[in-house]
Amino acid sequence: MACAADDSLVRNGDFENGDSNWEAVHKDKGTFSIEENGGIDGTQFLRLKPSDSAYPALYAMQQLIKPPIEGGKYKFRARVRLSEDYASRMPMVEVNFKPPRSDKVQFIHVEPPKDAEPGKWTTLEADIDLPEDVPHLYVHLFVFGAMGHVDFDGVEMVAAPVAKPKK
Ligand SMILES: [Ca+2]
Repeated sequence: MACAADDSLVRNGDFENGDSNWEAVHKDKGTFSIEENGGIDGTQFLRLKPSDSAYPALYAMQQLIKPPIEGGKYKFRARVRLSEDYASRMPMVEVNFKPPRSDKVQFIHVEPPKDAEPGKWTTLEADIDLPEDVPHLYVHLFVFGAMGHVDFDGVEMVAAPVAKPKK
């Protein structure tokens, strides 16, 4: 079932190596922890707990992916779980990159459906058409908090199988 970790551009997207490769941003707006049991991809997962003091705070973990990055079609996927008491704007996972010879950063983001059930893992997916030679790529995991927390696991970006062109 699980894709080989080596196939993913995202490193340690399953958090089995703790917070390696990840970095908290907007550090004054929340805290993170690596939880030991109950992940959906392996056992460990990331928990982001936004600060309750600065609604609507934006708190995030990010990963910078450096070249060489092969262009092509990718499937970006993340598993997200809201706590029962999470009350805020939906969390969001995002990939962004700046194509070579362009000043315009491209953002691809996806969030859980409005009816996502708290306490259950939801799989988020996006198709990404990555140009060749992007100088770098960022993956962001955002929460916009007031209360509660959000869990993340199984963050990956793998080359999509080559499909026949649609007519
Ligand atoms: Ca995991």
